[in-house]
Amino acid sequence: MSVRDFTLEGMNTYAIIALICVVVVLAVLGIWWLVARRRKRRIEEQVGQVAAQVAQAGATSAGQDAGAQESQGGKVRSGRSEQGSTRNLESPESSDSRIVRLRAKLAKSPNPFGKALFAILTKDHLSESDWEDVEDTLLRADVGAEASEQLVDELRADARVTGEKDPQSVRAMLREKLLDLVETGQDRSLLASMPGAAKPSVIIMVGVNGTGKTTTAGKLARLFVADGKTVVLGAADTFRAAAADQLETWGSRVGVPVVRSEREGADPASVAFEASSRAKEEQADLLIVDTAGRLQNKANLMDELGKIRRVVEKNVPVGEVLLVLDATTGQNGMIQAKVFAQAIGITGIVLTKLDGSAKGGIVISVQRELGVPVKLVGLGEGPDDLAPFNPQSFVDGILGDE
Ligand SMILES: Nc1nc2c(ncn2[C@@H]2O[C@H](COP(=O)(O)OP(=O)(O)OP(=O)(O)O)[C@@H](O)[C@H]2O)c(=O)[nH]1
Ligand SMILES: [Mg+2]
Repeated sequence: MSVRDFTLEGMNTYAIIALICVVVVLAVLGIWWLVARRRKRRIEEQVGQVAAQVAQAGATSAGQDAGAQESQGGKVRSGRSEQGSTRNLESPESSDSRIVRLRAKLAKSPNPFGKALFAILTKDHLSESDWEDVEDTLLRADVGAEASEQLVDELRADARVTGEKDPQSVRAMLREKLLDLVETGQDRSLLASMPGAAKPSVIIMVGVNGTGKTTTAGKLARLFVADGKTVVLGAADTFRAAAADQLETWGSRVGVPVVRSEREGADPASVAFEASSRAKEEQADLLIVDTAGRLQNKANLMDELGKIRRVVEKNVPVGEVLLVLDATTGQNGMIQAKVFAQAIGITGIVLTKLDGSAKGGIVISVQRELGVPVKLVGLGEGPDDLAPFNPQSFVDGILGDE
């Protein structure tokens, strides 16, 4: 063997060894990559399983929460609060947009009395019977005897009506005079909406059965939710279980918890107390308490409403008591309203069903009779058909479109 052969042979041996080393290294790297890939997949699967378990546990505990949260002998329970969660929740309409709708709805309502007055007052010569028609129109619209007489006297004395008349100036005059009757100079804001309001601010809804208390409590909760406030509802109408169910439905649509009793005929004051405790505990902005309108007699009513107020006040002051009045019931509703006003002392009126009534004049008479302002008006059965009462929009609405 030559020296060259030996060298070549030697080089071949080294090359083979190097090749083997490269193959071994590549094999090791390949195996390592495969193992790492499988491990990564396993970890991803485990993470997925844990996430599913967490989601399941969350749903179960939420379900348990939604179930009875027993307290005070297992009579009162709280519905789950979903406020803050956006799951299936509705977005209520803003206050400003509601006021615009209020005007449009009133203008479209059957025979707004302002329109009827305008039609008479723009006649060329007003006879005695025309003036009687003016008074009848006002009385039919529930403006009330005293306010109707005052308005007729003022109209008869106004040169814009009796002298040379231009429809625009008659309209302007009528608008001005109606506004004077509607505008009382009182603050119509809910206490809860005022700067520095108590937390929670309490609103108790009272009124005869069927006037719209529960519906208004639900709509009101939406109005506050639309303003970014947190609300607790208290179902202190224990007269029938369906009343609490009705309130719970309203609450669940906007994520507002409802404190209620499972038992028909349970003590309403105890439910109201529990609701105030929960509102305080959760530092809610609002507590709205729905009450029953059906009571055997005035003494019972006084007792029950007085007790509800007293027990809530053990926890938080009661700033607002809203009397819910059905605009279509006219003077009969007014008599009942007075009983409630005496029983609990009201701070504002909610006039419901104004959408189906040509009796908008009740705004004027109820404010005069009870001495408290109309703060809200109900304009229909839709969830956002409740608007802050605005005298200008109201008068423009009853005068109809130009
Ligand atoms: N058109 C119209 N209907 C209304 C309005 N407010 C309430 N209602 C309807 O009036 C009916 C009675 O409303 P509720 O809220 O149950 O009245 P309530 O005062 O709670 O009645 P009780 O619980 O029996 O005392 C329901 O059919 C409501 O949809 C409104 O502004 N316009
Ligand atoms: Mg009710």
